[in-house]
Amino acid sequence: MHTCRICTTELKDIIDYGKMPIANGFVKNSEDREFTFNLAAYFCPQCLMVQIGDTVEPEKMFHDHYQFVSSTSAAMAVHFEEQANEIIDSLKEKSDPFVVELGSNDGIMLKHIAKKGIRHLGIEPSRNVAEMSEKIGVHVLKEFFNQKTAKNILDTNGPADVICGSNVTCHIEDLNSVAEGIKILLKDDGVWFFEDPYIYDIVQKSSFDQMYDEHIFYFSGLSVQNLAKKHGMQLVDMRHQDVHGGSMRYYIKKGSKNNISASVHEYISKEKALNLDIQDGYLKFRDNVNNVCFDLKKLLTKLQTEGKSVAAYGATSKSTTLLTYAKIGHDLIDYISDNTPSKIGLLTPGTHIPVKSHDKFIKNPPDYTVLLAWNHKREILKNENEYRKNGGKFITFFPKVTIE
Ligand code: DWN
Repeated sequence: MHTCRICTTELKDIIDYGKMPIANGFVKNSEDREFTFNLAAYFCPQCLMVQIGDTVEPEKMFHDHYQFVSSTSAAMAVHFEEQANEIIDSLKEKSDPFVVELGSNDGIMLKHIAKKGIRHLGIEPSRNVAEMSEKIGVHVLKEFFNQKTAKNILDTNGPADVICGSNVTCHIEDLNSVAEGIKILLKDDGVWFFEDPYIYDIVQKSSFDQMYDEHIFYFSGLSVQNLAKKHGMQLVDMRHQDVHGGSMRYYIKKGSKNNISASVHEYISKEKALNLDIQDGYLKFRDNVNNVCFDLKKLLTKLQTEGKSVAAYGATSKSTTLLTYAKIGHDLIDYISDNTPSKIGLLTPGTHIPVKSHDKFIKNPPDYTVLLAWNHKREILKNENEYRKNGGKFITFFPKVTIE
């Protein structure tokens, strides 16, 4: 039995994916011993938070050789420059403002804040990516964020006007401690905002590969509203982001008398219409996930029988869930093209598909390419226009398996 990390209520089942390796646990050799854990998603009937059951110790996932580097996508670089500009605009009237970003990775967002000479601090426990950001002028604390860290930052720097985090809040198991830490560090009129994959998009698209060890929570307006209230704060705004397959940016303020934007009511109504406030809303999702896996494996097996060459694009963390759950390995996918230097030459966790450089993809294009980095589809299809013009085909799979 699992209980909710936010409110301790007994959780209800959504889907059990079985044994999974660490999503970013790329290995050198197929004989390497791999850590596995049971990946399953649950719903809390009380505070409505979707979350996984068993989790992996953070030190096993975020360390000095963390494999995900934010700046591998040009589109994400633009997205984070826009986010930085939004923050800079919001601080115009403040004297000597202070911005804190949780999970600042390689400094993709904070470098713009740093360039403006605004006081800032990134909190990034993965040393390798934190050091990349230091090289471009970003101040970083290489630690995990919690109440203790919040007190230390407050003592050294004073309170923060903005505390933010993109694709990181859903990674932190003790979210109650994070919320309390935010309350310690945030000015009374400050804003805490975070963005993460939106459960509404995940359910609508059946994009179950968003579920893996690093992603412990899958937020909705419904659940974030309850989380904020529990900690004496309020969800005041929600802004949908067209990144990572559909993300939501949640804005939270201290107190209970803030103006609430109309978008909060609108998104919450949409969530209720999709039954995201009851377990039933997630049961059809489970069937859809199984259909996608069945259809994708069937298509790849057919292509193999026909003698077609098949590779994949983007050795994403997400694809560990897809490939493992659908049992798609090196027998069906020859290699995965990826532009992250440190991933090249390694094998995917569990399924052991070799990760190769983009050069190989260009020099020796496969007949079919499974678009594992489907969340970067617009950018990748634009960059790979030649491949498609020359007859190459991409396979996408959410909400259903499609050749395009
Ligand atoms: O929250 C998280 C998200 C934001 O990033 C983390 N938990 C970890 C990571 O998840 P991911 O690995 O699933 O993220 P991406 O951004 O979908 O990964 C894209 C992969 O594809 C990277 O390895 C880079 C690669 N890529 C490429 O080879 N060519 C990406 C693009 C855009 C390209 O053109």
